[in-house]
Amino acid sequence: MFAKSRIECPELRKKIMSAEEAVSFIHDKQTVGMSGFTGAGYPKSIPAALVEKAKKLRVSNQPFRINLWTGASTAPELDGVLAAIDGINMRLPYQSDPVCRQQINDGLMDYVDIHLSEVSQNAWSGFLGKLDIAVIEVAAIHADGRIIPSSSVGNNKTWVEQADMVILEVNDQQSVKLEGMHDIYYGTALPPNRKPILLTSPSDRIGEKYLSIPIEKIVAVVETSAPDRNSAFNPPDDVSNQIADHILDFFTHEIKKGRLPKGLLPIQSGVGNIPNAVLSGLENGGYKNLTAYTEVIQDGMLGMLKSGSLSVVSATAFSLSPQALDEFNENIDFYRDKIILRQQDISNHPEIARRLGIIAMNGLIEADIYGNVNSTHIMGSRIMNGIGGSGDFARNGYLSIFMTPSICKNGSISAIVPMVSHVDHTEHDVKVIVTEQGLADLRGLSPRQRAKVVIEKCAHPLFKDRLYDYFDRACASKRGMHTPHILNEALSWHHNFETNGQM
Ligand code: 0RQ
Repeated sequence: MFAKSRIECPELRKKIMSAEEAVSFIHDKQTVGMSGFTGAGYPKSIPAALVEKAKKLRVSNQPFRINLWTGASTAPELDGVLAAIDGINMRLPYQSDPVCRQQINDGLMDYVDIHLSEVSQNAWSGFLGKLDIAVIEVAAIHADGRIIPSSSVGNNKTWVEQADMVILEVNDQQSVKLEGMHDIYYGTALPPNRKPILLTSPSDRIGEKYLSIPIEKIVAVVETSAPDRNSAFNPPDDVSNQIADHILDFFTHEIKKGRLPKGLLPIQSGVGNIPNAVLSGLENGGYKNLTAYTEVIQDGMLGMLKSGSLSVVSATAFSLSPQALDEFNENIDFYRDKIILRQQDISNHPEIARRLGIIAMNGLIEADIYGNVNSTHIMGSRIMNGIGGSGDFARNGYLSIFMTPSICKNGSISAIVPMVSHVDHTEHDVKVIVTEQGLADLRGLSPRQRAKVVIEKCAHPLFKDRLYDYFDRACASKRGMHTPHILNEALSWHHNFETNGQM
């Protein structure tokens, strides 16, 4: 009964099999492109079946490790379980799984951290090598083979086009009412054949509702029944609320100055407690009919759509807590015309980010006094997650705002340092830095002017005097007055932490 309702295509019904059977198509050393963007739309049964396959092979000393490409981070049931058996040779383009992270930082897994908008171009251009097989979760398949994507689009279009073979997982826990919410754009090309992408507002639809896959490429269809997995957010704490308040005051100021329209510009928001606090601040701040052109639809955005503070959200995936997912599924008819899910090369496209004038709001690990931002590395060498889409939006948006608590680990680490230990977003891309202490607007400032503003507005009192001292001595050294540094001291704060546990 179940299979009939979700897989209506007679030819594909003939290919229904178990996950254990389907993994016979996946071999050691192959490159597998899987669906999944945050904990949404990732395959629910093939990764576990791959783990079992690997374990069996290893009993007879046969190796089994794959290269794993996805949309972004996924869930413990995907890269987490594969990493736990040392089953991933190379991973891209973004991850946030603790086991995966450990493997990467232990040097056991290669990790290629790529701007999310650029993954498909890299795959199409052949820079990443050959993609052997795609494993894609979908919501349903129509009789004529049209495929309703599930809760994320990510790189699925590219994976199914590039791979030799495709395995589909049809998950009956994905609402069939997702039908019509996707917008799969078939107009991309490699240079010199590119055409302008005619998307001028977040609500524009420029593509198809369905994912096209040549039927002969599909070698297996597996039925699954498991929910997406995203963890619930903690309610915003005082620090998150203070950061949100600074950003909201800044928006009010910019509107007064005539540098932002009353309805702001399309917002992009990273995931987490601080972005959620900003979203609820916007909702409570009387804003109406805002728009979002972002990567993921998080809990706060559903509430904003309901209250009318947001009129439309364009993204590539949902990233909803279990409660928000239930609410979404119950009220999906209300959300239908307010949400558009696109592939990630369009949701994060530089041309569109620049045209729409996106307000990009993302987290950071550390920023230096001159405005360079590290969002990916702990103490210069250990990866946290990856750059994700933050660079796509920060470089190309209208305003790039980076936010963080000013200290972490009980005050042993300052988020504002003399020199960042790794750079993801350069001083040229970072417009605003915000901590609970205040907001530094760096636009139009020279490096030395920026340093004063960053220290004054953003640094924690525990570290402020030492930052001023470093800056003053760097200036006094007269080595170079454009971006004054004391080279043998610039990274000493990190060195102190590594050796004494205190910056
Ligand atoms: O560690 O978990 O052990 O306590 O880093 O820090 O403060 O909880 O912040 O979860 O918002 O993550 C930049 C990583 C911030 C994230 C980053 C430690 C800290 C804690 C996490 P614990 P917080 P968040 C759209 C946009 C890149 C991708 C991106 C990120 C842990 O925002 O991955 O923007 N950004 N994508 O204690 C040592 C420091 C530290 C530090 C924090 N200076 N030194 N440890 N931590 N600062 C989404 C997508 O692209 C899908």
